[in-house]
Amino acid sequence: MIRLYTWPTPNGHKVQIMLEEVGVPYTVHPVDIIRGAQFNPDYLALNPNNKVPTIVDEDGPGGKPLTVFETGAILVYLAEKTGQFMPSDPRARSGVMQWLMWQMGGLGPMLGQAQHFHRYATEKVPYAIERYTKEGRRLLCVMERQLDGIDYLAGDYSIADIACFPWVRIHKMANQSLDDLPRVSRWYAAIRARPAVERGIKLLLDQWVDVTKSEEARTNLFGSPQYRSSANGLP
Ligand SMILES: N[C@@H](CCC(=O)N[C@@H](CS)C(=O)NCC(=O)O)C(=O)O
Repeated sequence: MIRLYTWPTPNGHKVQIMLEEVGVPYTVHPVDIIRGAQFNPDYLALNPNNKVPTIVDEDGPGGKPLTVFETGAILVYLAEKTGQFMPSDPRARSGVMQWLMWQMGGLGPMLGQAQHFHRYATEKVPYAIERYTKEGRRLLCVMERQLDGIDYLAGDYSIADIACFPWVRIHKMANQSLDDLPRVSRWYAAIRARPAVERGIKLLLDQWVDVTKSEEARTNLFGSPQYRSSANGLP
């Protein structure tokens, strides 16, 4: 059995979708990041980075529990455990890893910052809005070019697509449009139509909070004393 610690956000959705896709049994443990649950010592013992999601595989390697944090590492772990959504051929596998890393180091962080400065920052910072909106747009155009002649980012549907999907899903909140990106739009629609994806993004949907309307959320996500001290106890 796998324990999933999550909250309905793009990074949470990656693993929620993956668990639904691979069909392994799991239990859901909400970590209410709006109320600061990511700073609870019990959760920090699982995820030193105080972010969601995290998994604990009770039947990990050697029959012992294994805790995994960071969505890229979680997706690779689940793909290897189940033999799904990542090819074993080294060339094809490298393609999947490249696009997974591209998501982890580029698309996610940049759209995340675009969303932050477009929607969440109390101070309007035109330089930051322009910088991250442009970089997010550039990355979506990279996707558009990559999807020329192929259905999914690295050939077959894989963990690279599962990683990218939740961030493309929130593109409007990140000040982006897909209107002139037909291949990204086609890719998005194909993934959105998958029943496992529907189940994954429905999980904990009733708990979703609009951060722009919650002072508590802003404090816990962007400015609480715990937030500052979570950097290894440094002020
Ligand atoms: N690189 C991390 C990022 C995880 C992340 O940023 N999670 C966000 C939700 S999308 C979070 O937990 N935010 C809570 C906080 O910042 O306190 C991963 O891929 O797992």
